[in-house]
This record gives sequence, structure tokens and C-alpha cells, in this order.
Amino acid sequence: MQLDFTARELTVKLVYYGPALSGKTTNLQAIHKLVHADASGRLMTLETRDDRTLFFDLLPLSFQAGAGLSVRLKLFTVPGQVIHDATRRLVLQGADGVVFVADSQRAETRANQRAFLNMKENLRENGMQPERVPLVIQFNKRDLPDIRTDDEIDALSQKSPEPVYKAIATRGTGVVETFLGLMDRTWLHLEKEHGLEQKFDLEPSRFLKEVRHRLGFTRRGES
Ligand SMILES: Nc1nc2c(ncn2[C@@H]2O[C@H](COP(=O)(O)OP(=O)(O)OP(=O)(O)O)[C@@H](O)[C@H]2O)c(=O)[nH]1
Ligand SMILES: [Mg+2]
Repeated sequence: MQLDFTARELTVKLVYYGPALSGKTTNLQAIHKLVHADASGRLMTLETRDDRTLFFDLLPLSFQAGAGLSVRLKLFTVPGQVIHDATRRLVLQGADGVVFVADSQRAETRANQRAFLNMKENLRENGMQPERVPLVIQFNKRDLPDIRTDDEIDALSQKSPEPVYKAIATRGTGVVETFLGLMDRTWLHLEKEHGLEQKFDLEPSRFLKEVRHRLGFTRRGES
């Protein structure tokens, strides 16, 4: 988190991590399409013709919260291909929250596991404690054949300390829910660490409602 007290500007960094082709870039594209135009910056992507991110994608969102505070959310994706490990580590630096986008296809189970371990390793390399970083998990590509069943994912979800979401990012299904889930977790963590409520008179549940409103996610995100 970056905080500019004089300008009353707060920047939060959220990272989409996961194996190659799991749908990280597609999540950002869907958010870009669904978010209120006033709050959205340009989606910057750099990929090859076969949908593989070369460096990273960035979607900046910004809005004015109550109490005269400008909030900037920077959504990044990492490149999932194994060879881009140095880039993944770099993008993770200073992350306030992470979405792990898993591929639901049975054949990708190992790739998910490897990427999950790789994420923990890279957090550690960056001097962050994996268990202290706000994290949510998304099982994407629920529309494909040969995927892990709903029952299997629900069982995983029961065991997992992190919230688990199901998604079809190409249709925008589950994308906003995942993002808002991460936003909630991240904000509550930042509140604990930095006491934002006291500093800015931002009561967390009121602020998180306002995020939904400003981004145009009020109906979908209501829970
Ligand atoms: N059927 C289906 N295809 C999807 C879904 N989400 C993404 N895809 C497709 O999967 C391919 C890879 O998606 P990307 O979003 O580029 O994957 P990525 O995780 O950013 O991949 P890297 O940048 O290489 O790490 C694209 O062709 C997407 O259209 C989904 O929910 N269902
Ligand atoms: Mg990508």
C-alpha cells in the first residue's frame, strides 16, 4: 500500500497469479468491461498472439471515497509460463492482496499445484510471509469438459482457509465476486495493519460498500 498523506491518496496493489493460460488476463479484461467507465483507466496488456502474457497486464481503477480520499487500485497479472519466473517475482513485490486463478481442467491439476507453490516461494523471496498475505482462490474455466466437479471444489473449499470462487472468465461469470472477495479481505487486513479507519474516518464496512457503488458493482457484489 502506498499512502500519500498530503495528497490524500491511497494506492492498493492486487495481483492475479496462477499457471499459464488459467485466465488471469481474461479476468482483467472482464473487469475492464464491467466496471463503471468513470472509475476505469486503460487496460494495458502485452501478450503474444497465442494469449500468453509476456510481461504483465495492468488495469488501474480509481475513485473518490468519502472523507476526501482518492483511492487507486492497481490490478496486475503475472505471466504464467514457467520461464517468466523473475517477472512473476517482480510483479508480486508489494502486493497487498493476491487472487490465485486455478484452471479447473483435470489435466491442469499439477500445473495449479506447481504455480501455487511457486507463488508462496516468490512471496517468501520478496520477504513477505505467504500466510499473512490476503488471498482468494478462483477456479476458472467452469464451462469446459473434464473439469474438477463442483463437489470436489466444494470439498477443497471446506479445507481451504481462503475463500474459493468458481468462474467462467470469458463470460464474466464469477469475476466480480472474486475481485470483491479479494478487496474485502485486503481492506480488512490493511485496516488491521494501518488503522485506516482512524486516519481517514473510513469505517470498513461503509468503505467496502462505497467501493461497490463507485465501481458499479452494487447489485452483483451485494452479499
Ligand atoms: N473456455 C474458457 N476459456 C477461457 C476461460 N477463461 C479464459 N479462457 C481462455 O483461455 C486462454 C488463456 O486465457 P488468458 O486469460 O490469456 O490466460 P493467462 O492466465 O493470462 O495466461 P498467461 O498470460 O500465459 O499466464 C484464452 O484463449 C482465453 O480466452 C474460461 O472461463 N473458459
Ligand atoms: Mg496473461
